[in-house]
Amino acid sequence: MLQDTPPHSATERGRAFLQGDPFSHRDGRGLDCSSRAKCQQVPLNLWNSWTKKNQGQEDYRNEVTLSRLRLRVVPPEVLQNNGIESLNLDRNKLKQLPGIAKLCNLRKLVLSKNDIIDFPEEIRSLVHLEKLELNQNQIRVIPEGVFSCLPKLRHLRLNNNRLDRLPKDLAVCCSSLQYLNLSNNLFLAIPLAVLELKCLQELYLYNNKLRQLPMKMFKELPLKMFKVSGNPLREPPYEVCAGGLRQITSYFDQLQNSRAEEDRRVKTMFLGMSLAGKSTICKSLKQRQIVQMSEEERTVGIEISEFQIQGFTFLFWDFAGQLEYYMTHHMFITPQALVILVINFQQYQRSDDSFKELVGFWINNLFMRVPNSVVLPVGTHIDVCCEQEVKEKKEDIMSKIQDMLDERKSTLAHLIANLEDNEESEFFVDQWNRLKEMEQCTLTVLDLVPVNCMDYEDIRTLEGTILKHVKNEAVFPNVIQVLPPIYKQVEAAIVNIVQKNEELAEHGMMDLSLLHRELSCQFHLTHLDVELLRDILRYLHRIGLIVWYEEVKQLESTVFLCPDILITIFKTLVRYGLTQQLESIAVDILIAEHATIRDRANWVWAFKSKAMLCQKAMRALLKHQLYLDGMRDVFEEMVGSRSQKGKLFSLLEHFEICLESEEVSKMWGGDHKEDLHIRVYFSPEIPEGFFKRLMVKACSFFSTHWVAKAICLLICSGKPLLIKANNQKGYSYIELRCRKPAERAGFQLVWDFVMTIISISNKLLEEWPGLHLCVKTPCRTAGCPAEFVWPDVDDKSTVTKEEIKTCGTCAFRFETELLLPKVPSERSLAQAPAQYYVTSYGNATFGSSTVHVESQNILDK
Ligand SMILES: Nc1nc2c(ncn2[C@@H]2O[C@H](COP(=O)(O)OP(=O)(O)OP(=O)(O)O)[C@@H](O)[C@H]2O)c(=O)[nH]1
Ligand SMILES: [Mg+2]
Ligand SMILES: [Zn+2]
Repeated sequence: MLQDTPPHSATERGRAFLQGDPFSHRDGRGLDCSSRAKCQQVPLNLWNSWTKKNQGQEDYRNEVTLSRLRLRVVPPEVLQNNGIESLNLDRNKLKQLPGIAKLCNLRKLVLSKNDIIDFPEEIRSLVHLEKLELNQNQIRVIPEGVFSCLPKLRHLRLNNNRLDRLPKDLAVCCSSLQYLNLSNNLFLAIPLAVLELKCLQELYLYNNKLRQLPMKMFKELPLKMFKVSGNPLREPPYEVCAGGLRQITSYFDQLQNSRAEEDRRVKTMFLGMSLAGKSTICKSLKQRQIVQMSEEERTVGIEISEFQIQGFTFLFWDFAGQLEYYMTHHMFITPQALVILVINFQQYQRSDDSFKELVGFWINNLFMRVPNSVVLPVGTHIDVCCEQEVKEKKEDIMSKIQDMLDERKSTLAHLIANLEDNEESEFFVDQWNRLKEMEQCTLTVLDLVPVNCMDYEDIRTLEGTILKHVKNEAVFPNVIQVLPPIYKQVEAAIVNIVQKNEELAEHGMMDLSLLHRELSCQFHLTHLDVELLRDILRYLHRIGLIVWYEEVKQLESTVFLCPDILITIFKTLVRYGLTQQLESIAVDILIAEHATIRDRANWVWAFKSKAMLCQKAMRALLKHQLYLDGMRDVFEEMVGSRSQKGKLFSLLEHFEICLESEEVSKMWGGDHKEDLHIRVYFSPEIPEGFFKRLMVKACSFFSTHWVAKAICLLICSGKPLLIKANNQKGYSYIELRCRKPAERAGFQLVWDFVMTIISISNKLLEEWPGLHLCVKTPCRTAGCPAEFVWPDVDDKSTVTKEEIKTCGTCAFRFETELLLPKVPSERSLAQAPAQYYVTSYGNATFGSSTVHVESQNILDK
């Protein structure tokens, strides 16, 4: 039976540590000398055994892999073997590659994740090179005259460097180069040489500084894959590019036939606590006079409206400030917008708590979700504050925001430095890169404007300030969007339909084909092609004017011309006091739904203990509420008949809305000391909605679940896994706990389970680009504060090969599988067949301890 290694009273490691081990680190982390010694010897003794002949998919005659070995030079044994065709040196510490020219038969060279600053010019001698990977280095310039020597180059990775241009002679590879990755560099424009690459099929340009894409690229190159998000694009606008290659091509087709029009549009999101004055500002700006809002008029969900001034179109998204709506916010807070953060000065106190509640909370959420946004803080209710007070509160808020920005910067710098200092930094390159990318992002916080919303002069001043900022190109590089005229014509026609059509005004839903017919009746649009209409609808969906979930099967033919309806529907389910709502469903509604009072009691029980609502219960609940709200007519369409799920269910699934119960079952039975126990740390904090979405996704893999506010219990093959969120300032983590398996064979299941949850978190992370996650396992010695940081988890490698891990602080030794996703080696004798699961979320392969979870909705296909 497996046990934690008993403490060694005076192992050499322990003594060395106590006496001040010269290798131990300033932060108290120790170092396992044995593993270090082992690593340094590896390349010299063992590289031969890693030389594979006639292996691998690509069939290289002689293939050498020397990854993660901290090499500072290429071993001479390697350079002497000029028969090598494929050399992989990724994750080392190489700066230069003297002598590489000798390997003149190389066809594939991988130098990813090293410390290369100067482009290794000897590469020009490798004339047979087909694949070259130099990603994740620090290269600034590639000299002329290298690529012209590489006429066979098919595949070139240069992402995550500091390039802003490419040498002209790259064009020499025009009849060979098929794959080019330039993401995460500093390109301001597409290099001309790229336009000559007549065989280019895949081009990646994420996170550069591009403003414009040349039409020629889409007309002349045989591109099959093209990625460009994270650029301040105006032509075509980001919302068009998000539609993928097909939509970009269609956009340029339209532009060719007609003169481009410049559109100045700003999505403006009003955020802040309830009763701050968001709606008052919104309405007063629009109606050009003070609009008094009564307390009963508190915003429900989101209200969307349009405001035009001086050639700019503002799309106002007025969010409800009440807590129960926060969990839907992440769906609607989108990048490239102006955020107006409204703070009630009457309510604001100059204390940390007040700041956190009224300002800090929002700033943090913006940081995580849309880290490049522009935020304009507005202080309201100043008519009930004295002048001095307004001045002090403004200064206080601005300086506390500045502190937050500084703190974030220094946290990032600290995390980066920690990884760089790590003795095994080559295992952390991906984490390092993500942090570096996050370092590039900054929230722009403009100077706070104090306003008395009861005085139109102040609203005018605010209007002037907003206009001044949106006209500033440095702040809003992509306010201007270049669009073919047809885009504007369709938009105007849709606005027209909404205004004219009495029936529509109720719920604003329209069938796609009906919409097409109605539009075709309009002047200018008689020849509107359905495909083009779909492209334009996609664009209008992305800018937030309409809602069209074409990727949801049930909804692909429904266009929501007034997006507010969705919010109204959501609010019937996403709300406080759902239990009371269930309990109060009227008997006649129950009867109409073929349910009994006893069923209602069962629904309440299932909901309280398991956070589950059956479809019947949901129907009754919605009927109850929609009838109360006088929206009978929407019911059938949204909820469907008793035999067929309506649109609502598809929406709930799509948005991963999770209902929360009020009690957690006692199933777990308390934490045990020997539990396997992992923490996923969040910096700056766990975003609103993250935990719930994690639950929803996790529950699609593991069916039985008990969910409460920040805790959830999953069961897989009878074994429980506890997930608990802790969101303290500066100490936010999600904890995963499983019982320690009784037998060695049991580790497979447990680690697969944990890895699934971690993969899902990583997948979700993509939606919060300003959020950092770090996985750690606390040391198993009681009282020892040390934690083992997980290295990068990628598809190809298991987390570690080591059998034993030594704690740098208490010096105790543990079998690796107690700490990291490693399965004891006996397993290879009787390897369990991998299981493959397909769920509503995606696919997961279990059984190898490297779980790969993939989302099923990939828009850009
Ligand atoms: N005296 C004074 N009252 C204000 C001011 N701004 C807003 N109010 C009042 O505060 C109340 C709430 O304003 P709203 O604009 O509805 O607040 P909100 O931020 O939209 O609130 P939610 O919709 O619940 O998120 C209304 O009664 C407004 O008249 C102000 O500057 N001075
Ligand atoms: Mg409001
Ligand atoms: Zn320890």
